[in-house]
Amino acid sequence: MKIGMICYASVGGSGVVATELAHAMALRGHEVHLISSELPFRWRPIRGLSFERVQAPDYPLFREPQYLLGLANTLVRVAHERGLDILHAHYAVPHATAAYLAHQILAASDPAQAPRTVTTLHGTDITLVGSDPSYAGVVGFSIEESHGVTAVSESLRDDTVRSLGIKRDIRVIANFLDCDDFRRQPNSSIRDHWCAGGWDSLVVHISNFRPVKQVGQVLDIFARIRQQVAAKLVLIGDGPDRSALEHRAAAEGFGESVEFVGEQLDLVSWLSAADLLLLPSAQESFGMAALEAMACEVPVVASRVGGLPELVEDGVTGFLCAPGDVDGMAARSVAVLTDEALRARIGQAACLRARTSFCSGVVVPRYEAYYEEVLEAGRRGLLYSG
Ligand code: GMT
Repeated sequence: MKIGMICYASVGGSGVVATELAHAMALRGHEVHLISSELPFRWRPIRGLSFERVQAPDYPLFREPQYLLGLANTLVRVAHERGLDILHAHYAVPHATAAYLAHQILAASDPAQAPRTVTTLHGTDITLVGSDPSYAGVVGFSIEESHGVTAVSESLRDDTVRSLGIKRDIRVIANFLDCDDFRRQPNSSIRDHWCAGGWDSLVVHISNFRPVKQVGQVLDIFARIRQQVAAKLVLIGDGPDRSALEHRAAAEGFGESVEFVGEQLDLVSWLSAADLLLLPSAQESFGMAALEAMACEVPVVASRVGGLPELVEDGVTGFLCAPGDVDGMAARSVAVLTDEALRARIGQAACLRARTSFCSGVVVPRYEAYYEEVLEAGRRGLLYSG
């Protein structure tokens, strides 16, 4: 198959999943063109995978960004030049709309040659942005008109039906990771470096520091943890809330027990040195950071929201508390950090869960089969209409 994979390049779960899927599809022998405004941060070159930059020139006439037009135009060009079979839009806003436009433009001259469109819903494209009344009509239409639609969790599929009134079938295909890469590889240099101040435990948080991640609650939980455990907190990632939180951590006297280390490429080394991951998000349609931690045997303490219960079984493969329950999350964290047997049991069960259901070898064939289904439905449609 020839596939155009459309995603945001900025650090975020949808870009990670799209890049990993593009990579995995190329490894399986498909021709894949990753289409984005910049090289996505998880990009690695591989045979069969190419990068196409979205051309959206900056004219002084416009004060408004013209990303949708530039993207649709790029999709038409790439689909035409490469003879794409599938345009796969990751994150509905505005990628599903751009794919719809590109399909319409290409089908106007040759319906048989126009690629079929697939949209993968990731989370905030529905729960925060897409269902906002200023976007909902166009987003809902673009989802209904996609030839195939997937959601990364059952919870997100239900949210999409509820908030946008979507009637069409939405296939749930969970997120995945490369289980050969994401496995615990004990890293004494990172651990020794970060625990050098006499800390017994290493707690981590990984996110893009947006309000929905509630990173302030990570500090609230950690303040309670450190009353009982000599723990260090490392916050990995970057985003709009980071600088205010750094000021807050300094003002509240966390001192060297809390460090912000920004974006990190080598998450496996960090996770391999960690004892616990905190994820107190207000909403999380899937929770890639939780899956990455689980694959590295790191117990997760998270909020019971969105798709997290589909990933984390409370008390078995991690712990879930009501969103905002910082006392509950702190109590579970202290239990994990002070009871080595519990930590090992949860970490191993989490790893088994990740390896059984969320490795690329399990999930990627489901996308491949779905592409085939969508292409077959298109062939049948052309046959009947012709
Ligand atoms: O909202 C974000 O944190 C970014 C967003 C994205 O698309 O990059 O993340 C969403 O998609 C991820 C990949 O499918 C999921 O793992 C995240 O749970 C989801 N975020 C939220 O629902 C808040």
